[in-house]
Amino acid sequence: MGTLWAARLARAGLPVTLILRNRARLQNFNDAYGLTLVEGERTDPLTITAQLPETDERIERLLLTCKAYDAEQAIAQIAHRLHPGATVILLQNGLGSQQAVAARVPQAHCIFASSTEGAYRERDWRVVFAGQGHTWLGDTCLNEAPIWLNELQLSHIAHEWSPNILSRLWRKLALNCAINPLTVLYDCTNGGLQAHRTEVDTLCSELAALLVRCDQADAAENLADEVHRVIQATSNNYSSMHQDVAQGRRTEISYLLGYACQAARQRQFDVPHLHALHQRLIDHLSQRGLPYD
Ligand code: KPL
Repeated sequence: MGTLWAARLARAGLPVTLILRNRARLQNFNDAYGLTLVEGERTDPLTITAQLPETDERIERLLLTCKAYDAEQAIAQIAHRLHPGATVILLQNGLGSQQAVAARVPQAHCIFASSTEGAYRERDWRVVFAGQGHTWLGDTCLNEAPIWLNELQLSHIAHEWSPNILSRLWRKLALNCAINPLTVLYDCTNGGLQAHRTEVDTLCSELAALLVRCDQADAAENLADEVHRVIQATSNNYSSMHQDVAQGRRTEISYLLGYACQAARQRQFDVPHLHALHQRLIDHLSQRGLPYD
């Protein structure tokens, strides 16, 4: 997602700098002479500069695109470089990491984002824009969109300011909780869950009740209908969590099911099926030697 945003901003002539995690990555990037963006028939090689987190240069606007479990450490590494009043856009899945990052940088203005865009890396530094989607951005305190958001228009990044971004993030979290863990446990595509409809429906009603209890009634509306629509529309795809497990990668379980179960615990709200699903997933991951936090 980071390279997709960087490539589109650069293609529109906007200044972009990548911050890469270590010297080896930076060397690898410099050897590739920049990024390449593939979109349909069009291929654009783009010259973009890159640097390390420990560089001195001050940052006015930062897009944080790492996985949820890496976000807090990533921001800690560069917090001292942020201008007072800098903007940080957080593009992580689930919930929990955004609040942890915001607490680390009280001097910055944090914007939460939720995206349905799809991209994959054909190889290092060559990104294919696979699925036109949409990105919602919003702030938990400010209702007005910042002026600079217009620059995203120039870059053809489809977006919208969302006055209630938390509702969008909760809704996406609920969708991911109803679909992703079951695809891992049944080792199936999203469409494979059509054979487990009752189980999906039970989770959806528990999730919807939890959303209401968390003051997110809008996010709870017709949840099961949307979950079934997504299952149908993405029936041949493997969920992102299934792909992570299949490739032996860490999952974002703590920011999805873990977050939902913790929210329920804090409110002394009973969610037996979500707890059972969380435990089954933890057992599954630990049997495969994968982290379950
Ligand atoms: O977002 C998804 C994912 O795989 O992470 C969908 C397609 C909604 C499935 O949960």
